[in-house]
Amino acid sequence: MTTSVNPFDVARIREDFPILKKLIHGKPLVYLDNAATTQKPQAVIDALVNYYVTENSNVHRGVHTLSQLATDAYEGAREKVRQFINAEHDKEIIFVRGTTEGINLVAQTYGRANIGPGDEIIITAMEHHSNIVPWQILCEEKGARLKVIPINDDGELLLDEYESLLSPRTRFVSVVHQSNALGTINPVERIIELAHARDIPVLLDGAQAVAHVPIDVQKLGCDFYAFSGHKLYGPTGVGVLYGRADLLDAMPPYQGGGEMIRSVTFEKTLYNVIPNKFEAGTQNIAGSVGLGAAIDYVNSVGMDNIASWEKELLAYGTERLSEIELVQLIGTARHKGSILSFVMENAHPHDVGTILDAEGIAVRTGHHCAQPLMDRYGVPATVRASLAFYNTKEEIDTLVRGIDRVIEVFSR
Ligand code: 7TS
Repeated sequence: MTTSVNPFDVARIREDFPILKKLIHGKPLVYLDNAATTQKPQAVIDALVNYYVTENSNVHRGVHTLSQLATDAYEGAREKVRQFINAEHDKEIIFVRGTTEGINLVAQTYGRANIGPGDEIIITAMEHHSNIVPWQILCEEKGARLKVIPINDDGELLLDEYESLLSPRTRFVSVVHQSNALGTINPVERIIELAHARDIPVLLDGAQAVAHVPIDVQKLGCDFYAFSGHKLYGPTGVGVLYGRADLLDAMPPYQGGGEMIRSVTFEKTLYNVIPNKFEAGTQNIAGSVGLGAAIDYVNSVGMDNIASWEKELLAYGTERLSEIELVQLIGTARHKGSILSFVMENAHPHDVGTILDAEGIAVRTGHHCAQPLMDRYGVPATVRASLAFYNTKEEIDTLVRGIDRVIEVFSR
């Protein structure tokens, strides 16, 4: 007897996410805004409740039992993150508010200490504003310059141009791993290799990639990697900055306050060791614990299973949307994650989003915090359907029917 095994039981997976049962305007929710934030499985919600019901206390401060429990839960979450991205040491994992804070931390500490007048920082044409503005602030303060790797029409980086941008003045490279607006997965290994050949450190903005691509920071060889918990099925308000220990050790602190010090007198303060040096004040302890639970959950589904199901969804969605004459996909890189960004002839993205919402379909419309990228394509905004592993082909069919409805409304 042969048994057929369903390799990916999406109906089963959906049971883990209570919000997916919600009705919007009387219709089943079709949640296609996963690049903005992902929904949370019951396991993460339970972990937050359990933390507050049974363990809540402050960490690293008390000898009392609850404080020990909270500390163990918090440090346990750090170890889960370490394993998840395969960092060498726990101390290389810094809990921050999210990707945005992680990048600002590096710009304001490593950047301020190492970048001076006339120096250059390289980013790409497809960055989220949070990997543009922190560097602009630094450049303005220091008299440094921002250089931008251009892209082709498919949304792929021009690596030859990157090589020619690398100069004796280049001090830092900061690149998005997977674009939120196009879906492009960048050739980050090559980008790192070329920078490291010139002793230039590299930060990867992993806000999107972390939920879709297995991450191994040692294999990638990146110096910094930033991501947000809420895009990885975890809570909002918590994220991670990975940094190589030798770099973090040498960097000045970011914020001053409790926890980040070894000793304080009015004359002089000695700073704590990493990671505490970068974790001033009471952290989002419950959020970190929730992020740990999200990582457990994602591991139980399996990053490889997630990646292969999302690949199938992306191929199906690309095929279906390409069949619609009035739809133009923006972002057609050969190597891309499960993001379908598009514009429609005659219909503004905002109107498309409003009509889709009436059908229960949640997509993001706008510039996706990537205004320079929109300028590159000559559009003010796009409609973006971003898929997660709990999405289905039937939901893509619903999206296509919604787009048909848009066409109907605008042809009147
Ligand atoms: N970098 C990338 C590539 C992102 O996609 C985002 C958020 C950020 C940085 C910032 O992350 P945060 O958690 O610190 O805000 N991207 C989006 C988006 O595409 N729609 O809403 C937020």
